[in-house]
Amino acid sequence: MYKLITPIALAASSVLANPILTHNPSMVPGIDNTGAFCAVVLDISGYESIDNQGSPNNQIAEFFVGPFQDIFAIEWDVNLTTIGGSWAEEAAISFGGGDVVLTPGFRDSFPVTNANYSSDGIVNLQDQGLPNILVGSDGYLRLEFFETFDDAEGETDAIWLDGSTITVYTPLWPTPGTTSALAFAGLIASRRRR
Ligand SMILES: [Ca+2]
Ligand SMILES: [Ca+2]
Repeated sequence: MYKLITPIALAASSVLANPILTHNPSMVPGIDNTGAFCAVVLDISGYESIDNQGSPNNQIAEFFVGPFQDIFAIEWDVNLTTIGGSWAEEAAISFGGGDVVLTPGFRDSFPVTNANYSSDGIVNLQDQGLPNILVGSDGYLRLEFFETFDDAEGETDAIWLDGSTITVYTPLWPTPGTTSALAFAGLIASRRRR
């Protein structure tokens, strides 16, 4: 739980050609009983999971979160529909350089329609043995939507539906307070074999 202070609206206005897409995130400073942090809500609704990681066919979202930010925790609440024979566990999202990969439908080895996956709270990356997500000097966090198993090259395997959000947490100062890990699911850096 945290108490909202003054909301700050950020206006990230860069517009790039497909498949590079941009969003205008909202940034909300917050504070809990252990320290202060920023919660940045990333709306990924409508993004498509197309081919394997690194494919030029993939969609990449850029969210402005501030230069040199150090993301230490994330939270997700997403809705996924797969297409054809693709499985829920194949739809993945990488953060920054790709060191951290989120697969919300982890272990759901079957197609889904409008399936909801939630972290049920804040997940601290270090608690999961993962590195913090570092943002570069331009201040943009890049998310690549990709498939750990590509069913059909160049074709969409899954779609993140309306109401899909990922919240990233950054410190307001260099030593963030400890946040509790309320869930352990879906955060992996892995590939699947069929
Ligand atoms: Ca595909
Ligand atoms: Ca697939």
